[in-house]
Amino acid sequence: MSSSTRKNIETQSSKEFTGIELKNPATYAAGFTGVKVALQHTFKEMGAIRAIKTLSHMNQLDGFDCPGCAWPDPEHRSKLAEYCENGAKALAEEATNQIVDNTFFSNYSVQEMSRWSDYKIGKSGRLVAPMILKPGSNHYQEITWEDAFRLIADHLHALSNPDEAIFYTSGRSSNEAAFLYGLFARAFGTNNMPDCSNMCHESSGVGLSQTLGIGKGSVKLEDFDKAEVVMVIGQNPGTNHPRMLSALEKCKANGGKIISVNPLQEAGLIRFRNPQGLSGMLLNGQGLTDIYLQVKINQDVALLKLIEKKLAALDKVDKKVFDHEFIVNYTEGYESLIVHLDKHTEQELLELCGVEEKLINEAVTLLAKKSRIIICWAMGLTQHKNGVENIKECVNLLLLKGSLGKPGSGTCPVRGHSNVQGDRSVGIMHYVSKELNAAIKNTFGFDAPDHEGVDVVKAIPAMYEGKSKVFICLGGNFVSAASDTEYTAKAVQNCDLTIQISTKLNRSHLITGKTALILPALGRSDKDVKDGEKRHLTVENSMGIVHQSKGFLDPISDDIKSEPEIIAGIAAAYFREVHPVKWKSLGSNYELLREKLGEVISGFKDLNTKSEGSGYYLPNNVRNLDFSKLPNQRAQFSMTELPIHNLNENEYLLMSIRSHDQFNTTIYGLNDRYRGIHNERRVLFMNETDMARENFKKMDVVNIMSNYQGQERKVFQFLVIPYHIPQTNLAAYFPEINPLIPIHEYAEKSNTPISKSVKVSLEKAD
Ligand SMILES: Nc1nc2c(c(=O)[nH]1)N[C@H]1C(S)=C(S)[C@@H](COP(=O)(O)OP(=O)(O)OC[C@H]3O[C@@H](n4cnc5c(=O)[nH]c(N)nc54)[C@H](O)[C@@H]3O)O[C@H]1N2
Ligand SMILES: Nc1nc2c(c(=O)[nH]1)N[C@H]1C(S)=C(S)[C@@H](COP(=O)(O)OP(=O)(O)OC[C@H]3O[C@@H](n4cnc5c(=O)[nH]c(N)nc54)[C@H](O)[C@@H]3O)O[C@H]1N2
Ligand code: SF4
Ligand SMILES: [Mo]
Repeated sequence: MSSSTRKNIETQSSKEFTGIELKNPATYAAGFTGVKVALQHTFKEMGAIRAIKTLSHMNQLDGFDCPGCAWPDPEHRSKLAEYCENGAKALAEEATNQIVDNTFFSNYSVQEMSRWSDYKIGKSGRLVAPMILKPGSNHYQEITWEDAFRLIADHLHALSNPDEAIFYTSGRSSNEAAFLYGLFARAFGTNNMPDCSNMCHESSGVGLSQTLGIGKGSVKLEDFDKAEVVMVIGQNPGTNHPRMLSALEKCKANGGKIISVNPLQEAGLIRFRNPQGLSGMLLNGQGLTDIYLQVKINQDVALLKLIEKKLAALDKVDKKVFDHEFIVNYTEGYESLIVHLDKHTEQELLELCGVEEKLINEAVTLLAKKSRIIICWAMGLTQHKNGVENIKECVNLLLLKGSLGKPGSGTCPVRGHSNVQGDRSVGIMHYVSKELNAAIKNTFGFDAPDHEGVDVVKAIPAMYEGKSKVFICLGGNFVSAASDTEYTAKAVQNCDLTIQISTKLNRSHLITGKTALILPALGRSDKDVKDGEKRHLTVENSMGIVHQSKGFLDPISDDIKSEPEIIAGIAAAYFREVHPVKWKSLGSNYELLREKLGEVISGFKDLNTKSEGSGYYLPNNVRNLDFSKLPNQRAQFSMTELPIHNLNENEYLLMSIRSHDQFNTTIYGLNDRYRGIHNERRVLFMNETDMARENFKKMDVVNIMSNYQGQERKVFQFLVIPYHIPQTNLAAYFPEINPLIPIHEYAEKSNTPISKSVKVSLEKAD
């Protein structure tokens, strides 16, 4: 068959229903069911003995870091179980006994697999050998590592300028691999380094850098023990950062209060039964949220402004509500903010946010009296057109209260992938850092490019328009994770060569360039042995602690390489070792690699020794109240605007959310236990009043349409589920609805796609 026929392969998972079963949404997270489900997953994928042995090494000081989320580990580790249900599922997914080998690829054509659901594709097993999909062919076949490296080098040499190549990174890789990858991209001559962070916490990075001078959070895990109030806004920790619930539980045990801000009443935020604690298993668990503010989608700025306005009114009477000493000593823009808050009336803001005033007043009364406040957030704030402003409004509140740089207070953007923060720290970014370029020149003697590269939303049109022709992915599933699936698929298919360095098969291995390569990589749990010596790598968690991670399992095939080795293999083939960087030795000698990393990036100096044990904290200026890099050396208040949506009568705002049984595009199973959905993913959560207006009944089948700038996009066949969600708001799972998100709709300044506020309308399906 010709390569043009291959272009017809499907970009969406199956539209068939899988047999839904509805139950009441849960009112608590974890408990015994959590433990049971975790063990079921690992036993099924890994076998019982292998699973139990491996789990006992996860998140231990001499073990490997959980391949799930970026939540930090406590200082004192429980030898019994230092992980959660979703960490166990992440391990099971990586360490499965199933393999995808040459026979598998002979049996199934790319065309056939592209019609499988993401769930089925992922369940095929671990990639065990390098594979190539040649132009015009419909079956992957084996290729040697040497030939694969040579092919990549030949393609890179054939480009007319380095910006014709794009180097994507997902947040699973190690600091060492990411550093080497970034170094190679720069040595090759491009800053085209989009990464998953562009679709994730980029708005946090931009918002925090502009106001506080660092794109990361400021809290440490122990701050949760001391906080008087923790606000959890736009985040679903029960599913996505389950061990954060233990931190919230501890906060409450010490007398702290929790305010949750979310359009949905998420089970994990209501009540928690700690599977590690006896009380959780036997008793009713810990009620977590004290004040639940069920805000409308993307009306957090309105809600926060209203809270600030009410606090400002109290502060006029009692000058102790705001921390005036802190404001005078460390901030800029207070007076302007106070004037700006008068731009809207309380009534206006109240109507916009849709929250009961009595509950807002309770939150205001609580916040007025407290100063040790932490604000935690994730995708519910970042993935909107005004994602950056959402973050700035949170910072405003913390600045007013002086809740920075002291125990029990601060910013807590809760990161997604386990090393997404580390990737950025070691140089994965599309913009130019003069400091980094100078350090590279100093250590390695070459000039890194000084013009900006593409991020995710700019990379896709570059490929679509034929400006970029070689696309390399260090992990991830770009086609499914990015917005505008059909457009993104065409963009990727336009490339001459696409390369996936990955552990598991996914849709991005099936929607490819004219030639495609799969390069299988060791995962976190895999033992990495060189000349009989076990090697380790390092990662950085969500709170800026850098520590070691050492794999435990014998790799499932001898033909899998570590990520640094793969990157070094490509680089050495490209430069033919005629380059100031000795790629091969850096790729195999991790101690040397860490030494060089420490020379280039200051926080990583002495990494070899400092990352031992529970690791060390990277420097963080907010913790020291050092705002010297900001205008007038002060933290900045921001004047944000309210978002504008102008919904017509038949229009809704749709947020794409994660079920309890997935890690991004990896689908562990078909249940969303906490929300009462079993055995189905094609569901649409809808308010009952809206359903009545549309004349929809429970389980009616609908299509969802978005229409931006006259272009209609549509996804088909979703079951309507009546749910406790604000009117005019809808929710459905990512990545199923990604075809609805237009490529050119993203947050101002951070370019994060608007995955949480897509304007849509509905129609009954035939
Ligand atoms: N098990 C598991 N763990 C994961 C992941 C996973 O897929 N599975 N993914 C990892 C990654 S990469 C990331 S980035 C994180 C994501 O972690 P989360 O951000 O918790 O994930 P989402 O499901 O996107 O949930 C967003 C939450 O924000 C709420 N929300 C949506 N829109 C708004 C809004 O406008 N305002 C407010 N206040 N709330 C809103 C939703 O109701 C939902 O509760 O999790 C990481 N951890
Ligand atoms: N609509 C919508 N879209 C979204 C989001 C949303 O909330 N809504 N969330 C966005 C967010 S927050 C993110 S972070 C992105 C995620 O985007 P990505 O990071 O690109 O996607 P993942 O699904 O996490 O990638 C999973 C794949 O990574 C590979 N992998 C796993 N472990 C390893 C490893 O150790 N090494 C290597 N080399 N490969 C590995 C496996 O092949 C697996 O199939 O999606 C974004 N897209
Ligand atoms: S909270 Fe995150 S890092 Fe910790 S065990 Fe669970 S999935 Fe893994
Ligand atoms: Mo993410």
